[in-house]
Amino acid sequence: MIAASLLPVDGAQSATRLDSLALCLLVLTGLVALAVMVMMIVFCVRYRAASNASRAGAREKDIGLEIAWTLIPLLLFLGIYVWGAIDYASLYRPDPAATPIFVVAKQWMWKAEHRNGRREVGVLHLPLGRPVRVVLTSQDVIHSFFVPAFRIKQDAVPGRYTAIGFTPSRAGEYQLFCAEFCGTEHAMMTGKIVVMPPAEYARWLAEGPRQPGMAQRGFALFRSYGCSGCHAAGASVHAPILANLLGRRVHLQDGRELTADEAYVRDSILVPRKDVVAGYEPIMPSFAGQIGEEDLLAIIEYIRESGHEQSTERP
Ligand code: HEC
Ligand SMILES: [Cu+2]
Repeated sequence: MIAASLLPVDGAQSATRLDSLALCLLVLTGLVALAVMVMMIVFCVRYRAASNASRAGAREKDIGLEIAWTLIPLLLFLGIYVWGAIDYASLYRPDPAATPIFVVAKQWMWKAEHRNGRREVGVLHLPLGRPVRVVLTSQDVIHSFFVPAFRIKQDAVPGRYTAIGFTPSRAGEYQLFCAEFCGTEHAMMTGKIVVMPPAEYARWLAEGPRQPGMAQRGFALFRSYGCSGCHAAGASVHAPILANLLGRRVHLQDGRELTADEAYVRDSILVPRKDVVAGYEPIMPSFAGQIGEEDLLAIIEYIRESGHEQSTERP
C-alpha cells in the first residue's frame, strides 16, 4: 500500500495500532470531505440560477435526516476517540508488570541500564515480543525519546521520571532520535535500538561489562543511607514495609489514593512530605541532593525485587 511504503517499518505493536488508527481517520475524514465536495458541486451546477431543473417537492424540514447526519458522524468520531484513548493509555500508563529498562538522557547521549546492571550508551537492546517499559529521566535539559519505527515519543525531564510502554514485534535495528532541541549537538543525539529474540537478549544481558545488578547495588545503598533503620521488618520505627510496593495501591493521609510507580517512590525519597502514607507519621527525612539519579534507580529496583522474593513467583 502507498501509505505503508511512506512510513517506516512497524517494529512494535504500538506502531501497527497507531498506523491503523491513522489510516482509519484518514479514510473517514477523506470520505466525509469527498461526499461534501461532490454534493456541493452537483448542486451548484444543477440548481444554478440559469438552469431550469425542477425545484418542485423541495423539503423544508426533515427531522429524520437531520438526526441521522448528526448522530452517525458523532458516533463514528466518538468511536475514534475511544480507540485513540485506549492506545494512548497503553503507551503512557504502561502495565506495571512490563520489564523496566532505565534510560538516562544527557547532552548528547542516551545511557541505558538493564535490571541486571548491564549498561550501554547509544544503543538499547530489547527483547522481541515482551512488553517493556522504558523509564526515562535526564541529567541536564529536556530531551525526548523518539523511535519512529515504534511510533513512540516520550520526554525525558530532569528531576522527574516519565515512562512509555510498548512491545517490540519485529527483530532488527531501528533508529533512536532525540526529538526535543537540547543544545548544539542535538541533531547528533541519536542511538540504535536492537530488538532480539528473548533467548538471545538473555544471553546478551548475561555477558559483557556490567556492575552488580541494580537491585543488589540498591540493597547496599538502602543500608548505607539508613533506609533499613526505619523500613526493615524488625525496625523500632513505625514505617511501611516496602516489599511489593511497586504497582500497589497506596492510601495517603490526605485521602488520595494512587498506584505506586517509579515516580511515586522517587518522590517518596526526595520529597517525603508530598505523599504521606495513611497511618504513618511524616518523620521520613528528605534525601534530596544526597542520592544521585543512578543510585535512586538502583534503590527502586531493590524495592521492586524485594517484593518478588516474598511472593511465590520465583523459585
Ligand atoms: C526516620 C525513618 C525513615 C528513614 C530513615 C527512611 N524512611 Fe522512608 N518512610 C518513613 C515513614 C514513617 C514513611 C511513611 C510516611 C510517609 O509516607 O512519609 C516512609 C515512607 C516511605 C516510602 C513510601 C512507602 C509507601 O508504602 O508508600 C518509601 C518508598 C520510602 N519511605 C523509602 C525510603 C528510602 C528509600 C529511604 C532511604 C533512602 C527511606 N525511606 C528512609 C520513615 C523513614
Ligand atoms: Cu536531546
